[in-house]
Amino acid sequence: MSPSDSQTTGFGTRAIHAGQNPDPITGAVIPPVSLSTTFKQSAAGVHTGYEYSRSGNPTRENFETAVAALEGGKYGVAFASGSSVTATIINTLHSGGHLISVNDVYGGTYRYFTKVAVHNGVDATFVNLSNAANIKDKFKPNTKLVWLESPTNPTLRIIDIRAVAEYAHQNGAILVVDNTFMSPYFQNPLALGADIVVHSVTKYINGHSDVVMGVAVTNDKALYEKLTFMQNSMGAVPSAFDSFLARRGLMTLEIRMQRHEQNAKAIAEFLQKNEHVEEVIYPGLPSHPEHELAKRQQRGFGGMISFRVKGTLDNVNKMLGNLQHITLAESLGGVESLVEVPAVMTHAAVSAEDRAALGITDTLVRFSVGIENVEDLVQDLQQALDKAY
Ligand code: P1T
Repeated sequence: MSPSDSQTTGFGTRAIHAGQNPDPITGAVIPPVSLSTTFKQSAAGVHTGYEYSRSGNPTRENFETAVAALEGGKYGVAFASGSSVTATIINTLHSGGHLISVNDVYGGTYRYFTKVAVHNGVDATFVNLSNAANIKDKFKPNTKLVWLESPTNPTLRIIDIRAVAEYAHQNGAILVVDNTFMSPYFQNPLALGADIVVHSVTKYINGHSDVVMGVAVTNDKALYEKLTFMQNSMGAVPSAFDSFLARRGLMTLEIRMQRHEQNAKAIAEFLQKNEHVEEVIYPGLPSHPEHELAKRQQRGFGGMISFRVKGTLDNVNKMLGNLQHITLAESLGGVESLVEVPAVMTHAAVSAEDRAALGITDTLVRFSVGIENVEDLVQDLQQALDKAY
């Protein structure tokens, strides 16, 4: 598929064909996994474009091309995990730099900003961006970067990406958007003004809970060059085999996301009516505070739901202990349904005080709705909730 096709073809077509060129020697429709760590040169310094697998690998490049085509970006850069994308981007800031982050971010991102970046001289300010204007007076002369997730993890607040991009650019900062929860199928932050979009590929993009990997996409050549320089210098690259699996996962992203969303909508409606549930947070529900913004900014509402049950952590644990098809585990975005309790699992790195301010209570449950038959998921929740009280 030529690069120009990536502007005109549909999402599903790009997900299958972008970067996926049949092998020129054998004609293999699925190109073989390129496992070699090094590439033969015809004379010293004369090579095919590949020298050493950390700096460039054909299987990784296939994946990077495909994700870039799905995000509407020119350049994709893959990493060994979502967390190493964060680390690599923050390492492009020099000591003395300042970043602004949405206050409700993945616990590991919060941990990196507060416990690692700070030792390298990079300071972070956390802001509630539910009202984008809250960022206005947070910029400092050394603010280089604004970081946000939308929907946020785990309270699923929707941030006005276009408005935050404008504030960032007016103040000479770039905007990085973590698009993990939406996947490129439901949202393209670059089209809303973001300078870099990042994903934990571990989640929807790979989609089968068997790869840890990350990716960044940009349209800016200078940022791309910085990222590839850091990718090679820091060396947090994915293996060829993981790149192959993630590229394979991408081929079904469209139909998986459609089913994730269909199931999530039905489950959000079921939970809303359940007597043991206090609150259901799903951007697709008209009761969600940013439902209208989500409708404008996204092409759908995704497969993530958070809900607050009545009672205490004891009730939550009883419910979780009785689930039969839905698994208690961290992570999200796989074909199987997963639930977790952010306060004691993914967001344990956030202080108790900050968790309370964000509404990450012990009774908040995050549900990554899988693509099983929805009747089974509803029945499983129903019986587990009944047994918990
Ligand atoms: O796990 P890793 O591939 O390193 O990705 C980190 C990451 C980045 N951004 C978001 C929005 C994420 O949710 C994550 C990882 N999150 C989980 C493991 C979780 O259960 O929320």
